Amino acid sequence: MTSLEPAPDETSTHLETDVEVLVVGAGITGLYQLYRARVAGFSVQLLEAGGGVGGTWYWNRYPGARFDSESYTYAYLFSRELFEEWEWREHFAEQPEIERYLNHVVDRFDLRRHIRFGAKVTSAVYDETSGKWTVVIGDGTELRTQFFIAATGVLSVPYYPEVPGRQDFRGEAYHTGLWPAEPVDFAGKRVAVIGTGSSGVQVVPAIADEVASLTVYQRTANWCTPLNNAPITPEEQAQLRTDFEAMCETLNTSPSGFLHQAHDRATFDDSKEQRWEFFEKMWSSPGFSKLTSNYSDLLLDEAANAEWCEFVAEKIRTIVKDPETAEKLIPKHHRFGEKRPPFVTGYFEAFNNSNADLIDLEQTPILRVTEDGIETADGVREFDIVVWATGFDFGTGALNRMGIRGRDGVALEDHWADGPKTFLGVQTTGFPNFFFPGGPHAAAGNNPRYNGDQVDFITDALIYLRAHGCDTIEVSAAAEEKWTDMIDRWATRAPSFGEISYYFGSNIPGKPRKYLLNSAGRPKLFAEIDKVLESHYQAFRLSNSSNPARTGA
Ligand code: N01
Repeated sequence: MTSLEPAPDETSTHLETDVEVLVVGAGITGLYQLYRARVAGFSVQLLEAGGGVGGTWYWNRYPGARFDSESYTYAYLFSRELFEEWEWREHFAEQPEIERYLNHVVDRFDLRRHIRFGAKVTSAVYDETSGKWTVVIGDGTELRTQFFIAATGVLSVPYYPEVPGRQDFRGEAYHTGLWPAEPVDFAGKRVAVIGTGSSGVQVVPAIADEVASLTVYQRTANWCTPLNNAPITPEEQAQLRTDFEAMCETLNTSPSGFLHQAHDRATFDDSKEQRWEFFEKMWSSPGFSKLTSNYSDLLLDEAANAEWCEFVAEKIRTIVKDPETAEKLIPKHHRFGEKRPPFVTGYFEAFNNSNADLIDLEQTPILRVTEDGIETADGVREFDIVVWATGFDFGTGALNRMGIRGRDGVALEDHWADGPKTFLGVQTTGFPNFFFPGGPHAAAGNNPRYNGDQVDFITDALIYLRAHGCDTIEVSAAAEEKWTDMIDRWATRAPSFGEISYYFGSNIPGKPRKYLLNSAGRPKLFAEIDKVLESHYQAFRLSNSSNPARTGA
């Protein structure tokens, strides 16, 4: 049990055991799903394994954890009043503020009375006769629901690599994705950080100045660029309020769910001098704009991508004083965007501290964890604290571990043995009335926007069913196959990109190499949703479990 799991006496309230809509997960997507289902008049219950709301923003409370999408673009947009009454302090909010915001939302909309904390789902079984799901939680309690909606997220199962001796370490050890509630005291400690993905590169500068020594174990250097965070000034707060409607319009229609505008020029439309001038602008621009507002061919043309990478490499060499460390920090084997790029504040600068060291695991791999530290080919280094920033079983991790059983008792993890098969990233064939917004084949961009689209689609479908005397909805095998094939085809369309990212499950030994997001992007989701609505849900079979004659709408 981690200290983020609630004490038993906190878990005993708020449980309706027979509902129309049961949501799993009190993250941004699950809370929005709960809100929408309740407003639509369904009886609702939300189950959450942790002791509070926030989902990913509850478990990932490591030092330095913060948004890298603009706070106001990541927040809920369904209520103008909510938007106006919550003033984000920074353009990219830190985890404590995010958690406070989500708690505010839950109380503001009176959602807490529908949430049971400390309720980890251990099985969910579809009953063909009643058309309902039976869901069991950790303490053995059984719930029944018509619609089972798992908003369990794509980054919710922390991954520890199989390093010999990991359990032998006698100091403190933490995973960024399972961070304890009590603050960890880093002052004067010898600290190892393993992993240099978005989490590791946020931890490093956050603790660099207080530790006695900081040793970063890097297997793959990452294309980190500045987040360019800043406090939101009173004038900007006022402007945000004024621009609310225009902002919603942009976010609700943008291909990636960001405010950043696409650039209309390709890399080699400009001279080298113009390019470098533009790249300087990109370097100083906020967060994801380096990806979304860069030259239009950045992800499509190898030579174009190499130009930007050369610019970033020069920046790294300028920031990092030790040339050998700088070279190690420059990625050599992948292009910008081929892995999810982190956006950082002070990451490269941290290596200028005399107490900071970078271990390149390509040269000296970790051999084992010992009782006192970490052993590589160079010998053993001793530590007081080891931080595992080693990522997640992305996309399917949570859903495949929940004991989900569809028609004929088929296990979801068997149905997805070769990778996830979905339609719109919301349903899979053979699992009627089961939805998973924000799961596999979901967002490629600003998550809450895309996941919100899915929640809206699901809720509208449930309303439609109710209005047409149906209580069961199941996507057709043909629709699922077509959507999944399209995802797989689009995933490899950038000619220079390999299947090296966790987006393909490649960080987990033995996991099928299948693309886990929506590779075709949000416009494709919009287009497909329009088709479904125009055709009155033709891609699905709608029926009534107590009146089989009543099929379709
Ligand atoms: O995880 P990761 P993360 N020995 O999988 C390394 C979101 N997020 O938690 O690249 C040594 O990206 C691994 O090395 P390699 C965001 O979507 C957002 O950092 O596989 N190292 C890599 O360096 C992000 O993409 C924010 O060679 C090992 C690291 O561990 C996602 O969460 C902040 C290893 C894992 O990186 C996941 O990020 C944080 C081994 N055996 C996270 N195994 C925001 O800013 C793995 N590694 C909003």
